[in-house]
Amino acid sequence: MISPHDVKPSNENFEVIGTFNPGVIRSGNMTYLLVRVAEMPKEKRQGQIALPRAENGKLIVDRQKKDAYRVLDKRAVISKSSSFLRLTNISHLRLAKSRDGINIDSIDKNPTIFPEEPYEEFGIEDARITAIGDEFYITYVAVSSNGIVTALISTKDFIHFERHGILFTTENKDVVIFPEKIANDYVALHRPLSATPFGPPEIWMAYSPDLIHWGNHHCVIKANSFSRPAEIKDEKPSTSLSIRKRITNSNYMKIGAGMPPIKTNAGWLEIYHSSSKANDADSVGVYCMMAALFELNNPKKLIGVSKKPILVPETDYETLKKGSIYEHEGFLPNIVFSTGIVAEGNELLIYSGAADTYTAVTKLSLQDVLKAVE
Ligand code: MAN
Repeated sequence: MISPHDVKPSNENFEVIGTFNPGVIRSGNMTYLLVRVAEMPKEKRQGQIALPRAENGKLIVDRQKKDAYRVLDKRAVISKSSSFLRLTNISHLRLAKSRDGINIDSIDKNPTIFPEEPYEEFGIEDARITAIGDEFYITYVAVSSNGIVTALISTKDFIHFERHGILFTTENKDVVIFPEKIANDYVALHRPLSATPFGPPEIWMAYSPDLIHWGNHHCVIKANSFSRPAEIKDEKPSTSLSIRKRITNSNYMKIGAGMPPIKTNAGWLEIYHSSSKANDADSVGVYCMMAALFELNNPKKLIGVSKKPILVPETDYETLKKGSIYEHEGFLPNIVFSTGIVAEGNELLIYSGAADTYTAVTKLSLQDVLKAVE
């Protein structure tokens, strides 16, 4: 649907390297996509590294000695002296509109939502949109030297936006809000990450009277329980395996909610991501999508999850297949990261980031997805 060359950079000294992970909502006869636009400083200088940040709504580039940093992956570097991370790129949100939900009719020429607050210094990322009443609520990731948090913005018209501050403090990502109150409370899924890893990152649920104050936390989807078939537990996964094999052979490293749950007769349907690494050299790993169902009236009760992924990276724009036009343009291979959904009858349109580079859409049948959940 959208590639980096479809979008103008916010500043002439930067280039757009990614247009991905869109928050999506269908309202009236229009599909609104708030796309994450990742930008990188254009000018490269010998022996230096260019690290972007935003201050008072303006982009600034910190040029540092290259050998003072170690590369974590394409997205981030680590300072050798402080051990703290910096991102190699900075993101903002850009509005795209589509009447049929598949073809883009327009994309804002300038940033729609740009980092302004100190807690957004290293960028704003990965919007998820929920409509409640006549208001659209946008949860998004804000990154700064204070860490990774999730904040809230609301709008009625995608022209005027109101910031409501931070909902979940560091580190918390993948926050999605249910589209209605359940037993008098708003409900959200969130994904805290513990600095002291007693277990893998998992999906939690929280409740709120006002969308701002969240409590009554429960861990609702465990990462380990459904991941690795016991019989291959001791096999050493290798990067030479096909993606499908890697997905079934390796531990799921991280899971997190994809998009706001949708109401079905069988329960609340949530499509969430899980990532797996073949080995330690495999820096980012493979991201695919799973499905889960929660009870309608008591959503902290998990009905089931899909045993296998319902969406894996397999198109050329997701795998960045060698020889394809995506090979050199794409940022990171083997990522499908779905962040939006539009349901109409049995048809689901799933909106995803592909390879941390593109915005893509996939049509799935609701029945097939429900069947996959055990
Ligand atoms: C991870 C990835 C990046 C993102 C940072 C900060 O490294 O998800 O895409 O920019 O976290 O959120």
